[in-house]
Amino acid sequence: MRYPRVRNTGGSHRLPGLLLALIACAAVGAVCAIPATAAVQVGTVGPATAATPAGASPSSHSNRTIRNGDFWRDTSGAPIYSQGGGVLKVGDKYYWYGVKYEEAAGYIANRKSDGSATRFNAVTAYSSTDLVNWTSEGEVIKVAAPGKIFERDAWLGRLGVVYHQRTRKYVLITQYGSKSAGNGVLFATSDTPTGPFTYERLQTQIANVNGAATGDQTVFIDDDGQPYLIFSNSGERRHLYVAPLRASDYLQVGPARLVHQAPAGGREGNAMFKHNGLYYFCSSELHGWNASRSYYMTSPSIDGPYTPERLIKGTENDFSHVSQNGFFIPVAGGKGGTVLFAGDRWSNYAGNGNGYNIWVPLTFEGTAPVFHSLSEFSLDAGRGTWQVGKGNNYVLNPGFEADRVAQTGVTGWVLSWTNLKGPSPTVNVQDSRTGRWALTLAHDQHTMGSAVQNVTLPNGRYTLKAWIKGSGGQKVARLYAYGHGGPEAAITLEKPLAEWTEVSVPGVQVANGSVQIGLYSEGSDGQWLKADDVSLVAEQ
Ligand SMILES: [Ca+2]
Repeated sequence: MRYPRVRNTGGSHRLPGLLLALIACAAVGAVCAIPATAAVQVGTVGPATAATPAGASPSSHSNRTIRNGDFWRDTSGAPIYSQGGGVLKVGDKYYWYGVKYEEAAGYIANRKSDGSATRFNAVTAYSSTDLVNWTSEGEVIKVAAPGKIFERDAWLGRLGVVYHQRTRKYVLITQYGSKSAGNGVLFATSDTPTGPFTYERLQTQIANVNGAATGDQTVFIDDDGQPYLIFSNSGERRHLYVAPLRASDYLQVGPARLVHQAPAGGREGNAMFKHNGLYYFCSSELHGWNASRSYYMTSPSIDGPYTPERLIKGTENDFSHVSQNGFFIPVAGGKGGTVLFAGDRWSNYAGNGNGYNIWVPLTFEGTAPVFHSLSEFSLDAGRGTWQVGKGNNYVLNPGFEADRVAQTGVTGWVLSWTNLKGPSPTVNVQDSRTGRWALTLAHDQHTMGSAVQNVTLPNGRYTLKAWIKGSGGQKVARLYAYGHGGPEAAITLEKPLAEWTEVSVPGVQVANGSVQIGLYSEGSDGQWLKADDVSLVAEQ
């Protein structure tokens, strides 16, 4: 039989068997227009020439798999604390610098976030030859007593390190702001890439810039070795700039060039990479600590003029895998066509799930970058190639964390209701298994609701799972997979589930390269079905 198309914001999916019949549907829609709040944080850091980071499990040098959505560990098994950082390649080695915030260890321990404070603890360094396995090189800047530089209550972040040939100094450039020192760009130097880095100066004004200090910033190193600061202005962050570091010692940001003025909505997470002769200036939206879509504009000259700003394709369906544009690493110099997107997930402040570092490969369609939102992939840093991991979860926004506020639709999913008497209900709630949010299909009077996602994936056998809570008592409640070239697979969920319970639909045999997964609930006033951490993973 043919199933009717459902009208709603998400468009072209079909509904499964049973349910369909009645659904003529009140469209609910979609995707969050998240108001741009003003942002507490400051930018991200840009990498140096090449290179990047990666998460991964401890030791085992044969491990080439980067796993997003978990807290990465170094080769000793200790958690990696590196946020708002960047990577510098020295010889064959990548050095990854970032910030350890006091709240980061606390969040791993108890998964409770407090966005009200950002306490600086240390700048960390890690080294790697494969961008996957990272060895701790220790803390290269440690927090000092109050009233001194590197204060505990200062903002320190969005940093990068560059090497100056003539002075033979490694120069660390970061945002710094405190009551005693003011706000600006701070410079610290070291004789080695592994520190310690010593304070040099704080630059409180950059020539040609609208306002003092910077919005989010990173460091980018051009092919000729010249480093640049890539940033927006502080405050409304609508002005985007490129500024060279002073050639004689890299200890000053030179006069800036305005390369873009956003008509509305500021930009953060400003970072640059170069690919096939084009400079890519990339940014996030102004979502504070939360995730957002990512944008790019290109120019054959670093000073511009740049193209209009465009969306980085693939970042819109789960807000850059629930992260913020951080910095980039052209792997193997970009020879394999791969650039790593190194995003920050500020979960210690946003409470939006597990993991601080979200790294995914970018490829290119012509000159347009494409974001591959993978929870797992293997990387060959020597060749610059990658493959989807065997354990990859093909569901986008599986933990419902992309939307930072209550919504009647959630990013990446299509919500549909039938028989609504009132306005569309809110479908994300702060009663989560992990992170802050979960999905809910809650009934007011007698209604039918569904949340579906159409997934494109290789043919094969998959298991669909989700964590579920429910009032029970619905006429129909189910988690299902449908439209994959085989029989519909589903599990019924009409019994009460007071605690989060994992349910599983194994043996989803995909034969046509796609599947629709979803939750459906037909129930009456006061009945509800919640889901969190949905996964669709190939059976091994
Ligand atoms: Ca969640």
